[in-house]
Amino acid sequence: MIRLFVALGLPEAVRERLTLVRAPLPGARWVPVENMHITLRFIGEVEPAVAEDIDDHLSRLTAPGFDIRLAGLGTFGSRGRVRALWAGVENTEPLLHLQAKIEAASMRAGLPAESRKFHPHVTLARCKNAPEGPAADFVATYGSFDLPPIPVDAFTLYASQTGRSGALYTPEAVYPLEL
Ligand code: 3AM
Repeated sequence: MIRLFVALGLPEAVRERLTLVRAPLPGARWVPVENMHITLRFIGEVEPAVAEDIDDHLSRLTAPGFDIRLAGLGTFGSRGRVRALWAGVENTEPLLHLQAKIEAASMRAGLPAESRKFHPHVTLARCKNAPEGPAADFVATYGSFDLPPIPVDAFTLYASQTGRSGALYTPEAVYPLEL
């Protein structure tokens, strides 16, 4: 079995810039710079034959390239606890178009439909038992950064291995977008 997800990689300069959005935050584990990405479709554990099928469908997908913009900070969580701290990504039409095409390709490859609403983001920290208050203060203090638009000319199928020393993401295939 192989654990997969589809994402946009980010230029190193952008990832480095995002590592500056840090301050002590109870319960936060900061995502290492090499692991920062924008997930378009979580696939999960699949057999190698299914992975090949997914790759086949993704490689036949066509969509135009576009620019993305990062915008502000936010959190995921529930019942007063924060699970993740993230930088938001503007939800533009070309990004939604690409995500919808990846979803359609995933379903053609036999994966169950994604039921969760697409909320593009770059996870900056995963949190364990983190109270909402300090995270909200963090968002208010560091949330107004401005970065130039980021050109997107490809998307990537990543394999994910989780170990004691954290997650290791390996690009399995890179799919170019149209110029
Ligand atoms: O892009 P981010 O970091 O928000 O949280 C995992 C990570 O998201 C998410 O997939 C991305 C690459 O690992 N993920 C992990 N398990 C998941 C699951 N069961 C999941 N997303 C949905 N369902």
